Amino acid sequence: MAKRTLLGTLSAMAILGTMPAISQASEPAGPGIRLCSVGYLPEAPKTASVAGVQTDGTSFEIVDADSGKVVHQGLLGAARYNKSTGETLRATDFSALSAYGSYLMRIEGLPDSAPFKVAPDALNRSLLCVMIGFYGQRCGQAVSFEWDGVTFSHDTCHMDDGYLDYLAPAQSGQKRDGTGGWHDAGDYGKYTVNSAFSMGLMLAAWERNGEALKQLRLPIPESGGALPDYLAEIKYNLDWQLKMQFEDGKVAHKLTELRFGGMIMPEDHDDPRYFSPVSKIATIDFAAIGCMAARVYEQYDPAYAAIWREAAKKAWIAQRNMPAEVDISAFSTGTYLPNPESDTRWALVEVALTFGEEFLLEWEREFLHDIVDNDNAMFDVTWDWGKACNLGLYDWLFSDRAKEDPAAYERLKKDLFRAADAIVANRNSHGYGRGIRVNYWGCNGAVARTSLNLHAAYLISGDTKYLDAAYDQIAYLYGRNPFARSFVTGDGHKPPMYQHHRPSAADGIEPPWPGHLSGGANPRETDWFDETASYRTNENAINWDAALVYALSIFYRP
Ligand code: 9MR
Ligand code: ZN
Repeated sequence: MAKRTLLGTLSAMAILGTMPAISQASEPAGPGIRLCSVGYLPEAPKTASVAGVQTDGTSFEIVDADSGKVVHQGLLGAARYNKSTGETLRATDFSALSAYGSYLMRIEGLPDSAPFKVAPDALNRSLLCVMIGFYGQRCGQAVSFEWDGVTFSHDTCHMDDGYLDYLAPAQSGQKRDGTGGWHDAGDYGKYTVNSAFSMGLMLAAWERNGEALKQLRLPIPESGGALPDYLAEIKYNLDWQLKMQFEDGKVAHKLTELRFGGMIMPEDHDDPRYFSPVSKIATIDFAAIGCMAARVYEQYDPAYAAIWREAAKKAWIAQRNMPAEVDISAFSTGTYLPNPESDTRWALVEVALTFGEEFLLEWEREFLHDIVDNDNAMFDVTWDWGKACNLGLYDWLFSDRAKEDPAAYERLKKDLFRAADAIVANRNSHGYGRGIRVNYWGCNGAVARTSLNLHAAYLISGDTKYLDAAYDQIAYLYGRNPFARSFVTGDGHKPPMYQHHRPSAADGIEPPWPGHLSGGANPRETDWFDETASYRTNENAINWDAALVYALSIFYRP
């Protein structure tokens, strides 16, 4: 599905007079030191991957960036061939360095590493950055914020969302309120499935790390209100999601234009946008996120939680009689048709946790039993919007309900550790410590998403090896990778400059909008292109950023 041709992209930019230097083809960085350029918590594992050192027994130094003094030294590890990138790499462990400060790594014959810091709050700014990124995705509202001294803004957009022609042909030409929410990615579409999946990740972060997240201050209009800022930002998108549900409880699959528009600002995008037909899968995902929202918001806004309880209940009941098929062929925008069984598992668990098992039909109770009490591999190692089951399984594991059946609880835990250990094994055998083995469109999101599994394994076992592996996934995304660059706009060393993100391409400002994880290299781990046209490797998306929010929230230290 070709989204934009390079030519189309260029002409759109030329028309707007914002033509940037278009191409910075990304290739593996060659000889050099790759590490986590946003820094390390003192207790974090600190490993650099070094390319281009032939001699065994070569030493490295850690130099204080201010004083120039050598504060730590050691030897590079043995040379190891890393198949996925075709490089020979040496691991360099400097975990012993725990004194707070700013440093760089020096190895004779190589350029100095990117500067990095060691501090307890080393990742706080990165979390702030990604959350500001969500604010920047707001639709239906003017947005303005500053990052690194640059102001990013867009005007009120998509106030005609959306027309009913494809949902209810009899009402063609009529509108219904579907304004608000987050733009999905580099495009301006709004997709129920991916929106629910993304918020599922972010509410899971809240459910595990809420005590810290409560303290995060964001530059959003709601800041300082009754809700913690983190929940206020998510509520902006939840409010839109509610508008995707109809009186009968069914939920529209998406709300987008018929085909992607040019690389223009959202306020200039005036192609008509339509509610798509309702779908069973969107209704299921809506129910799942509604149950989570009802739980999370109860403490701060019981009335809002009650709205979601009702909406989720209606959706769950409605989906029981919906056909699995949906016809969205009139649209060429994103499809987001996930594995129905996996998402049903997620939703069923959430429904059971929020409404109790008496609410379920008999076959649903049996299915629930099958999901949470099973010897088979349940937790996915690599998962994405197409397979949301993991989200439900973590929630079940951390619920009191799970412990009521100790044997089942043990079995589910065992399966969690099977998946977590597989991630750790992947990380141990990978030259840059990456926890997944596949490269596909958006795989950087899956790298970040391993943090949910690793964190759950850590919380249950107390074994810090899982936490260390989670940190390594962050390290990969911020510079310990074959490109020696950060994959997150506005943060870390040599971040992406030409993301496939319409506001970034169209606003006439050199740096891209900050806080967005680039989809990542595919189909090979060396195929990543920092080019506006490379939507396959260099777009942003809320499901990738949301996974990164979870990863960073583990290490957020207010
Ligand atoms: O993340 C999605 C990826 O898994 C698919 O392979 C790809 C092609 O269908 O679509 C990606 O999602 C895009 C969505 O369809 C539309 N908005 C931009 C998303 C990120 O590229
Ligand atoms: Zn918009």
